[in-house]
Amino acid sequence: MHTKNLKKFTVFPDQKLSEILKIINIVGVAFVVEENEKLIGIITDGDIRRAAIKGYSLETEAKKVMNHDYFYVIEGTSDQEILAKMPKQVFCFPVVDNDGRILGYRFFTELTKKNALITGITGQDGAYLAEFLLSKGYTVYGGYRRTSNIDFSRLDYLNVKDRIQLIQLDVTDISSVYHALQVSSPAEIYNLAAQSFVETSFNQPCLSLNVNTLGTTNLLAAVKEFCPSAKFYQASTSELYGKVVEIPQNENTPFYPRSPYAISKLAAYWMAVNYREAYGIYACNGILFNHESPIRGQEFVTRKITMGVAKIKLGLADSLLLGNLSAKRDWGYARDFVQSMWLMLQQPEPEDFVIATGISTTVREFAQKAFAIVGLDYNDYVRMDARYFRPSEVDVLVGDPAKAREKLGWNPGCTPLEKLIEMMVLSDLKQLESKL
Ligand code: NAP
Ligand code: G4F
Repeated sequence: MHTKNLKKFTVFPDQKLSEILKIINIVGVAFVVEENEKLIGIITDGDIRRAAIKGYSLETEAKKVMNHDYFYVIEGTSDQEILAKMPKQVFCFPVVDNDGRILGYRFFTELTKKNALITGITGQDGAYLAEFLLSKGYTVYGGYRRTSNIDFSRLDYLNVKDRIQLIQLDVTDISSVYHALQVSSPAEIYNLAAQSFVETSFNQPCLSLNVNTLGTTNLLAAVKEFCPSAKFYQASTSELYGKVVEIPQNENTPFYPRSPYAISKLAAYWMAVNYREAYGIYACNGILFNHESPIRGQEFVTRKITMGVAKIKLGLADSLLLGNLSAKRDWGYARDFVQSMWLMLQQPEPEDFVIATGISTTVREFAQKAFAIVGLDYNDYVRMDARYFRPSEVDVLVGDPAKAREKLGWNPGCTPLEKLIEMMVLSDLKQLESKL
């Protein structure tokens, strides 16, 4: 909410129209308040023009022309509720506390045309979230980092690359974080940037901490300084539960991280909570369980399997080497999951949410289903390879999405796993066939 310079826009009932006109010139509206700052009306430049037509002089007081039937909102009302309640498009409207004292004002344009900044735009979730936010009318800024081979293929796949504003942003470089916030002036920030592969985190623990923990801290510290009213989404993870202490896992389940990745994300989780509690930043943790898609990175087990199936089916490979087939994951569809990120930031108060399907499946079953789609038996092709076992494993993850269902209205059953696997196998077949 904008509270800056609020005093400039408040007037008293006995104030002269000539004085009010000077104030109205700035935002086109003035809020009429009593001595105790209680809001009693508003005046727009249109009201003054109408007053002039009626023959009132500019010496007339505010109380003669003020609009008693004005639109205002109580602090904490969500944007969705405001849009639903608003009788017609109101250019600028006041925000009051429960006693009717004016706290600030907001613009209609803030509700309908918002800027969102997504870090990690080139990743799976970055692309789907960009697609979703564009469909909601956002101006989307996407942070990408310089590499020797910058890959925008996911943005191209979803046909969003030319519809977003790309900004160079490495979350480990604080100056690029400042720059990105300044350029994008975001109402909402989605921090998806991460070294997100658990296996790599065992080999590159410092890098994982640097990007995932310090990167998140850089962003939060910059938000506090430069855009404290922006809403912040932190991509937290079911990996926090690690060696799980209860099944299923919900928002109150204790954490037990089992990899440098999970440890880095746990610190980032608490950093978001701390900025919320210490500085009032609107920061939410989305504790997302595994979510996949045809544009999932090929190092992750689901895409490795569906790509392996497609290669074997087309005669391009004769086996698929995997690690722990007994691990269980709660797999959902990334396109469904990114919607929950947005829903979290539309709530009146920032909170943390588990996002999951509630159904857990082994890697073996996933492979079985994927091979069956092309009429093959996974037993004939899958080989275990010790190289893909992890130093410490997360054996079973299954989330309880009850809170997200109740508070966000998010539907965990959107895309069944069988449908998702089919989508991924067919997409990989198509992709390979086009290169043959
Ligand atoms: P992803 O495909 O691996 O994407 C990660 C993104 O982060 C990429 O765009 C990557 O850029 C970027 N990145 C890496 N280091 C960076 C840095 N130093 N500065 C700026 N950007 C950097 O991951 P995802 O599956 O989309 O996941 C998105 C987020 O959700 C991640 O934070 C992940 O840890 C978390 N998460 C994912 C899942 C899941 O199942 N997918 C579940 C829970 C949480 P490059 O393209 O240049 O590498
Ligand atoms: O697909 P994975 O590499 O995903 P993992 O480790 O669950 O992490 C993913 O989900 C997390 C959310 O829970 C995210 F936070 C994280 O960023 C990432 O997106 O491995 C899934 C399971 C593991 O138990 C692994 O040991 O599959 C097992 N697995 C068996 N064979 C394999 C393989 N994993 C990979 N990557 N490759 C294999 O050959």
